[in-house]
Amino acid sequence: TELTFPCYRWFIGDTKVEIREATAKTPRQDSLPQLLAHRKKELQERQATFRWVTWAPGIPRCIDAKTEAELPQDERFDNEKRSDFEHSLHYALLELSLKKLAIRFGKSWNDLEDFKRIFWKLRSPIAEFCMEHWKEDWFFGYQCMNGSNPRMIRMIRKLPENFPVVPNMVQSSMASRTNLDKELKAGNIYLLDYAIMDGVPTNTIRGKPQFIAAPLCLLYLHPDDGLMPIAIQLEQNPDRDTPIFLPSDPPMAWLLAKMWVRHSEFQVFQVLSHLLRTHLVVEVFCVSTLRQLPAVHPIYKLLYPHLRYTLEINCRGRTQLISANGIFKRVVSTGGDGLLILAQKEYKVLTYRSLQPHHDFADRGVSQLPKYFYREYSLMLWEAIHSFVSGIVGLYYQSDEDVQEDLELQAWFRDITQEGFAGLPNFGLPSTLTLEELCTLLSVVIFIATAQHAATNNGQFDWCAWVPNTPCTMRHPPPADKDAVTMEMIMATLPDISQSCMQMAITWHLGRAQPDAIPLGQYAEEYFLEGQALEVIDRFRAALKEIEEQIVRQNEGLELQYLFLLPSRVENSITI
Ligand code: OYP
Repeated sequence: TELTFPCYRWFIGDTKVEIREATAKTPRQDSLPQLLAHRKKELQERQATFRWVTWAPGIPRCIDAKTEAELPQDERFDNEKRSDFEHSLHYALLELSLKKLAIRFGKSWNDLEDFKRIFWKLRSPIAEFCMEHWKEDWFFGYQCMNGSNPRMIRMIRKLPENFPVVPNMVQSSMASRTNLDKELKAGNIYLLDYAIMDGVPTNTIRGKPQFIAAPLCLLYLHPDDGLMPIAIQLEQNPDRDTPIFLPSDPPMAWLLAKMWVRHSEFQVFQVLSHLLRTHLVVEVFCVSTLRQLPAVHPIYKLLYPHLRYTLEINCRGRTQLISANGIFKRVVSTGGDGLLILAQKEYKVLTYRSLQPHHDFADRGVSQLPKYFYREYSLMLWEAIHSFVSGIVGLYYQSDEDVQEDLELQAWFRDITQEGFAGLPNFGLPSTLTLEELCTLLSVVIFIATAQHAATNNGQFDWCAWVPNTPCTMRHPPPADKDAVTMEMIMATLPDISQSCMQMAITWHLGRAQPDAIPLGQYAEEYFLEGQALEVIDRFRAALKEIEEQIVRQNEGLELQYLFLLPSRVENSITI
């Protein structure tokens, strides 16, 4: 049975008094002076406990806590979650350090096959599929749509000026009786552009410089073969030293060019799509909700289950992952200043619009791209979430005035725009909230904390465990001469044994199913008691069940299944 959630608490002497059975009320619906006074006092205490801090300039502000130990008990992992979190990583690291030793004392690290030697025990079906197929061009194209970072690919109608591909270069990749110009007009040409990586400072690891490129990759939607990479340039400024790599090049050169694209992909995926656009964005809503909405507020009741554990995991991330001596500094090419500069660049151009799936797909021109399961399933989840949110909000607000006159909600919104996302003039949140805008905003929060995080987080072991497919660092500069690429050069460029082991351990640790996961739409505590709200929740669950069945059906018999957005596998909040 579900526990009801305490809405009012106070102390008489040392005795805690709690009222659990309280229907949700906006401040305008609460009329008893004692209860109104309680709301005020609760918020004063919360604002003293949960304070904004600027951890670094130019990224979203966050909770003022040096480590997770400073968080109040209610926001901490429970024992089971904490011990699992700490043990699983140690298990993975121990497992891998044994392999590392075995390899160090055995043969050297000189062939791609050697990556197989750190690839036992920690495995998944997709990771194994990846190990078998990662060199194939269709698989590269597939990952742009249904890998861990499905938001980079965009359709283009003309080539970027700094990417001088001419039609005859790619003619042999085209279907018969067509050419690049025709296919550009037809909307069958796509681009991955990692311009944001240009100029990001590189890490130095144990005295050795690491390297970064800023690639452009052209893709073609082939009528028979699907989305295929057809040309790669590893730098933004074309000149003699940056050849355009083609599938017809010597196989090692084409393979290394693709690896360089995938290395940029690792950085953009982890730092921007995952850390910035899910973890850090959602933290803003955690802090503003805890500071500005009392527990009896309907919007608190709606959001709180989607904010569980996010403060703690983010504190852990700031102290152990992206800190001065954290895991990024130790093994990733953007470790040190790089990752922050990268995140700051993205934050400057981050828009509210890009966080809304319909707009995101339309703006990237990918609405017609076939087999883009991420798009199909995330739109299904968006619709379900949006109608759930509208149903709940509609029970407490009937008009724009109702929204504007809720001073707690207005303070919450101000905290978001002026504190959390301070200094972001082009973010594009509306300046005042209408009822409709409120529903959109709440849907965005829940969508990111659930579906979007699942889509980015849950596949990271699958796509990154086979290190050559998504390398976390590169130890040599990009190749300038297509004919000079050798296996020796590839192995000297890819992560070394210890970097590779760390990449496997961390992505396994974060990507595996969480033991105490609460799936989307399920609640460990009962927040709403009103019959009408419970009906809305039931309808949401029914919609999710239908989506579940539809996704299962669509994936039947597929060799590579896309199940990251299966509602039963999407967590209700960012907990890892
Ligand atoms: C927190 O004990 C988190 O060392 C991960 O952070 C890992 C630790 C702590 C280390 C625990 C320990 C989660 C929040 C976040 C996030 C999003 C970015 C994840 C990037 C993962 C990069 C993997 C790097 C592989 C080399």
